[in-house]
Amino acid sequence: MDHDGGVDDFLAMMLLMTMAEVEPIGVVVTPADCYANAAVSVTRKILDLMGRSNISVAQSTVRGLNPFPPSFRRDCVIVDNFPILNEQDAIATPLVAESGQKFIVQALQTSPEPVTLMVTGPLTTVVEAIALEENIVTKIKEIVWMGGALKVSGNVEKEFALEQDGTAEWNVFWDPLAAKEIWETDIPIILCPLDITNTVPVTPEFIHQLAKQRRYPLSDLAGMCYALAIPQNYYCWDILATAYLGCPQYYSLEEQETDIITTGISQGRTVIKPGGKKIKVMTAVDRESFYSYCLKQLAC
Ligand SMILES: [Ca+2]
Repeated sequence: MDHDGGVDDFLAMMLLMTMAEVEPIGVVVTPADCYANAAVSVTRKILDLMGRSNISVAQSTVRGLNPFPPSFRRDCVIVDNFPILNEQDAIATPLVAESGQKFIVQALQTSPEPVTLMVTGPLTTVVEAIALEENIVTKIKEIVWMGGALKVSGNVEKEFALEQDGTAEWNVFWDPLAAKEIWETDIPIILCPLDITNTVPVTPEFIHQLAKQRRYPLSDLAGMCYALAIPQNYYCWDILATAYLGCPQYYSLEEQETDIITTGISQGRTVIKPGGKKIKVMTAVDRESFYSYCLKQLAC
């Protein structure tokens, strides 16, 4: 998993780590929707809480073109100080010495089989890993990516980017060139764009159900994360993308030909374009089953 340290990323990682179907081989933190040190610290503490301190965490050192606003990025600093993550005297989950991009190279090279990359932040770290060792492309089975907005508006608002026309989604906008580079490879993409995440808001009912099971540490932590994030009009972005690994049967996928716009006022826009890269796009989800799945998985 390669996440970028937002509240939603932490929740997505928690969900991923509950999946019996998945064998995680490491977590990379890309410094986009976060401050890197705090996001890495939270990541390691959550893995400790889940008894998964055997999972390596690596800190990516890439930089994006269009930074996330500090008001988004500070969330990880708050989460890092949640009491539930600070009961122990020291963190057990290791932080590897290598950068996140080098860690991806090593993890793919040593894996006997091609690996699915679950990416809930920008694609920059994956691009930098490929730049270090081009032949790892053959070890990437697919990238499941929360990113893009195809037939709906983006989520980069004018107050954060004056020269953007409102069509871009943040994970693309942070580094449109990285997305474009991945689009120019043969790596299979399964995209979870805003078109589908717009259908799964974090509802008062979902919060209520989570609260009712807060005797479980993960539900308690998730509830606190949502309490922090909910003023931002919150949706299940990264979680919806990640849940696909555990319950693909709830999703409808369509093949679409797409491209990434890298310059001008639409930079960071993902477009449907005949002749563009063929990707699979998540177009619909069984909402009730999805919410129930999340609640069930977080009951531990
Ligand atoms: Ca994210």
